[in-house]
Amino acid sequence: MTKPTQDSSQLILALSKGRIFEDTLPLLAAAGIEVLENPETSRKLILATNDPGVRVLIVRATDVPTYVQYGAADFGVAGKDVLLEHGGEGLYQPVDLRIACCRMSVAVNAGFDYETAVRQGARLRVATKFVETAREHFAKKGVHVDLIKLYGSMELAPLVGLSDAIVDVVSTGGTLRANNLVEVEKIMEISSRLVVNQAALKLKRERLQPIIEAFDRASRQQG
Ligand code: PRT
Ligand code: MG
Repeated sequence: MTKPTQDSSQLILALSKGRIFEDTLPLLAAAGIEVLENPETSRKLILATNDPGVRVLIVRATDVPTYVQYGAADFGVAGKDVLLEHGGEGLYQPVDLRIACCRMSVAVNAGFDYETAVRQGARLRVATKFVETAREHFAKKGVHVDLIKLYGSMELAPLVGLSDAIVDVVSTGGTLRANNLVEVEKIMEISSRLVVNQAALKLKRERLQPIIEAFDRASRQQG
């Protein structure tokens, strides 16, 4: 199940476009690796680097743990939010890279009295992409919830009456404000982790270890 990519001299790194790709570039530079194409302008899904032994796969953020778990990529970068939903099975998580930082929060319509609803034991409808994290959070609080799974634009759900609350990641809070939503509870801090296929860690240790160490050093410096 966790077979690493075939050629033991080749490393494949799984990244998502956008903030994770951008924030990983300086860490790669610290390991002497430069990506030769820009995923925002290139349509290629496999990008070359200045090191013929390292290639980068561009996948959806939520798919990074899956590619690494099954060994289609040897290592990758994924948010803690994504890893908690995935479960982290078959993945070694050696380094908190301290990039793409945000928080997982509960938000509601500005007019909704969340505290009172919770105190009175109301059953809440909660829309989220993060059903596992939301389920665990509300179970710990002893709040009954009906979870509605969405795949994006969670902010819309309370505005149109789909849900009473959302659980989503927030960074500046600008999106919540623009939609007249307020953050009523912080569930946890989120950052991105390096994830490594467990078999690759053993079979390709010689190639992987220096990169893991360079990422670790560079992330401590910028953190
Ligand atoms: O976008 P796509 O559907 O392809 O996937 P994704 O949203 O999972 O990927 P991406 O690249 O947007 O996010 C990758 C990782 O970045 C996430 O898994 C988080 O760990 C992390 N991260 C950090 C964020 C944010 N900050 C963030 N702000 N992920 C998403 N957002 C969203 C937020 O939900 C809100 O809707 O960006 C919007 C703007 O946020 P504000 O608060 O700055 O307005
Ligand atoms: Mg996104």
